[in-house]
Amino acid sequence: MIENDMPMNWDPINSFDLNGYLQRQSSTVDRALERYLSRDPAAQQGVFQAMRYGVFPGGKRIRPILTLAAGELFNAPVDHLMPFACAVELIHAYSLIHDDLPALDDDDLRRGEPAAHKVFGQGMALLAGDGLLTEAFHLMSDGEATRGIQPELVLDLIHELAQAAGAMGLVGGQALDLEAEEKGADLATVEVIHVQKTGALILAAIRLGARLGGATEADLARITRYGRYLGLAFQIADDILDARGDATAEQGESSRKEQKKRTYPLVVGIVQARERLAELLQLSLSELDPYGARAAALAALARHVAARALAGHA
Ligand code: GRG
Repeated sequence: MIENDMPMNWDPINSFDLNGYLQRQSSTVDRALERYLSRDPAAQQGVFQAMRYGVFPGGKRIRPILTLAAGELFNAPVDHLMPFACAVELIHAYSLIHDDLPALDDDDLRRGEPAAHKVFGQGMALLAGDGLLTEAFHLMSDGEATRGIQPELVLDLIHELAQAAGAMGLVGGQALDLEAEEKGADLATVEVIHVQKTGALILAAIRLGARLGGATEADLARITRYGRYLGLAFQIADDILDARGDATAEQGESSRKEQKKRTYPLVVGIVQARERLAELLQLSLSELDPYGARAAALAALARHVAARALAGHA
């Protein structure tokens, strides 16, 4: 549609077709994951089967879609974004396989299907997680996959994602979460756990996209604040849905350790948790104001993350 044909009250941000966007982007991500994971025809047996089970059929692909959306805001080419978007998703898939193991959350189901350790056994599930984590770094350091990107930038992005996935981020947050099951945790500690366990990977997904688009320091600072708010909002939304039973209803999950988890609604109550979520959503959206309609996808994704937890009963 050209500008002159648009109705006077057309609002590009609120008219954004998120469902269509999610469908298109997740199909593109799925195709790329399929391509990357079948590069070596010999690598389809044994542990690769368990790795594929953790990746396909996938979940919502929110993290790689955030990489693509942040990259598109700064005009990054899709073929530059895709190996990094997929690496983030491979790390996410590994974290879910490991998290479901009896030693951690002890979940029998993931996305409504038997968890990887239920199908392949604990040893193979452990190795599948290790394989996916390693594959993420194999992919990002593959000269063919990252052709056309400045080598210094590639190295820097690998470094950033390693930090987000490791003991300063995902792994560290999961360790704090484990400790909190025994020791308990106040609100500040719960926020730190959420920021590391869930927020760090989401923030890295977004920043990697923006950096591949050559975002300026000022833009990157803005996008980083957007990503921080959104990462925390993502986990609080999940906590609220869990507390209401919605998340388990959708995903079919039932964790034996869930009752011991220190969640946001458990510490401050569901009303205050919803207030904090609404505040984080507004904060994240306000960071996108200067970009107007060009950030419609990032704005719609933030609203989408919070929508179900903010809707309905308290
Ligand atoms: C095992 C090192 C290690 C870390 C695990 C992220 C994590 C730490 C565990 C996952 C368990 C969990 C409930 C984390 C909270 C974040 C979250 C809501 C994950 C689910 O993300 P979605 O909804 O999943 O994007 P899909 O299924 O769509 O991919």
